[in-house]
Amino acid sequence: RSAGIIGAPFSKGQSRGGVECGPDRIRAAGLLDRLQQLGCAVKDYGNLTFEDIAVDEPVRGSKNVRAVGSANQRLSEAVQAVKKDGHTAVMLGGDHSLAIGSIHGHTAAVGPLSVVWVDAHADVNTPLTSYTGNLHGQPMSYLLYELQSKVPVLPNFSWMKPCLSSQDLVYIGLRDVDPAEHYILKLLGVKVFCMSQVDQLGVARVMEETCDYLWNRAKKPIHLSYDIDAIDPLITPATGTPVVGGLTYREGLYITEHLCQTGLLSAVDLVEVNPLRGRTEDHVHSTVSTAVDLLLGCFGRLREGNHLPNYSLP
Ligand code: DIR
Ligand code: MN
Ligand code: MN
Ligand code: MN
Repeated sequence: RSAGIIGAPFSKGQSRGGVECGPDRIRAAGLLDRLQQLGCAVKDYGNLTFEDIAVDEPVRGSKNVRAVGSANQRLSEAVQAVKKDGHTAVMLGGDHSLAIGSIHGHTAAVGPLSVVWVDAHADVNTPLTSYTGNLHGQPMSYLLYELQSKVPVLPNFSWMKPCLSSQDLVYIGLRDVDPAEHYILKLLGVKVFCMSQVDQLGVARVMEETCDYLWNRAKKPIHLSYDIDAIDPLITPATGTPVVGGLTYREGLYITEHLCQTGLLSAVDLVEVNPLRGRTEDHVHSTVSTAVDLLLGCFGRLREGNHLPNYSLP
């Protein structure tokens, strides 16, 4: 396997500064070296730069719509290039509005996907249902075919079209879902393993059922979109919208290990790491090192230990 890493230092899908520092902090924690130690080839495509948009007035209450549209167009192209080079794409955010470009670009390169969305939040508000006007709470509504008629045409979004069926989506870790989002999830019959189901079934059964459900139609490449706020804020506090009662470190890691061993993992987003939201340096360190561990889990790191295939005893 090989990883193609894209840094996306973008924060305008929400209002808290600092999440644009995520990619560099995750790299500084040793992601590339540690992937290589696993025997994984790594190509770092560097950080994207984003168009400066002077006037970006709210559109129907949603903020920075033009900046988010433009940034995601660039990200979509970058993900397509990484997939054409044959790598598993790794997008380091940045906020979760970046899933628009990441999933769009991934689909454009490889065709229909299965998406596993690990998050405290459903991120399926439309611009018309959002209370906050933050695009990081809306990306799934732009991506789903079934919501096309409910999403107004927005400036700088004409490059993209919905590319995901609600039957090819599974959520894990939800515990902070707005009423309109809950209505949408029920209306579309989306498969959700909220935290109650993780409690009830255990994470191993959740992952078995996730894959059974997704593979019922066809085995498609998997896109994992991992919001660090899915993990309990006792472990990953340095994030913009922490919610109590999240996944443990072990549950969070198990999700990545299970998806890795399917052999179908084709792209990963790791988003919403915000070093400025940690109250102490320990909080930031714990958040960033958990993010690195989740990514290593996606590329075959095992808790039992690993060794390279050409290892020979001295
Ligand atoms: C809320 C919070 N549902 C919103 N969403 C967050 O802004 O739409 N998503 N924090 O990550
Ligand atoms: Mn999210
Ligand atoms: Mn979230
Ligand atoms: Mn968020």
